[in-house]
Amino acid sequence: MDINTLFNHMWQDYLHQCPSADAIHQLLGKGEAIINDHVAFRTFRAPGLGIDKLAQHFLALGYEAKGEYHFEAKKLYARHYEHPDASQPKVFISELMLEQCSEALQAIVADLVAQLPQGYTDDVAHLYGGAPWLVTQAQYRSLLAESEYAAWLSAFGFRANHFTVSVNDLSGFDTLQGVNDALKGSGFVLNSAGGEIKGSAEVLLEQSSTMADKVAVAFKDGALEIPACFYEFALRYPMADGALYTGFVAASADKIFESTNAG
Ligand code: OOG
Ligand code: NI
Repeated sequence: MDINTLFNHMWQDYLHQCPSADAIHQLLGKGEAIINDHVAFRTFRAPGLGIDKLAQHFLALGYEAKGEYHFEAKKLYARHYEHPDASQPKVFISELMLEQCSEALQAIVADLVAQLPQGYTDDVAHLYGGAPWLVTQAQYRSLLAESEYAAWLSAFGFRANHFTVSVNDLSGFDTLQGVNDALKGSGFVLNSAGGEIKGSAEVLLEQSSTMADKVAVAFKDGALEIPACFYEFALRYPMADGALYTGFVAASADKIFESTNAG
């Protein structure tokens, strides 16, 4: 599968989990194409499921591992990947360090992982396949009490949890504040954890995001409407050599994760 086909599949899946994305495209792109800065995936650090299993498909398409990020309170570790063709979106993949979580959480995750077909993550299509297991509402609530990340992952599985508008490439907006004002003016709710704008020119990256759209998820014992996927907006600043910064900022990412928390 080539890069464009993969990203098209991921985008189609994402539109179902973030129906607002279509209207946001119209609002910010004003009919022009929108450049995607990056997408992000979440996974469990478990055999057959860690960052490397997801990343293998991006490496095969020419991506290279770049930055590493640590989120101690959330018990997450992440890496980002870049393609030599800088016009391709970056990829951010995080994993929950299960060994640091409670026995109860680990037991629920073991129950989910036991439902996985053999070699599941070796099929590139898993990157837009969603949750390959069934979760009960009680399991979801129990995960939610300990780790919102684990709960989200149990319900939504493997798919781009957000796409990211490259604000640098928008012709109608020069600042992230301008983008945020347009979004709020149209009724979209922004993630205000750590302030609506995370980061600054000093750290070479400013980011904001919507709160995830609520979507009905089929649990083992019936459907629930819960926060699904969100849209992010990134403005990058030039480094000393004049090239735009291509990394992420852990303190900002820590708050972006919370875009899938219940409002
Ligand atoms: C990833 C959060 C981090 C960023 O741009 O800093 C991130 C996630 O929510 O899975 O996307
Ligand atoms: Ni992001």
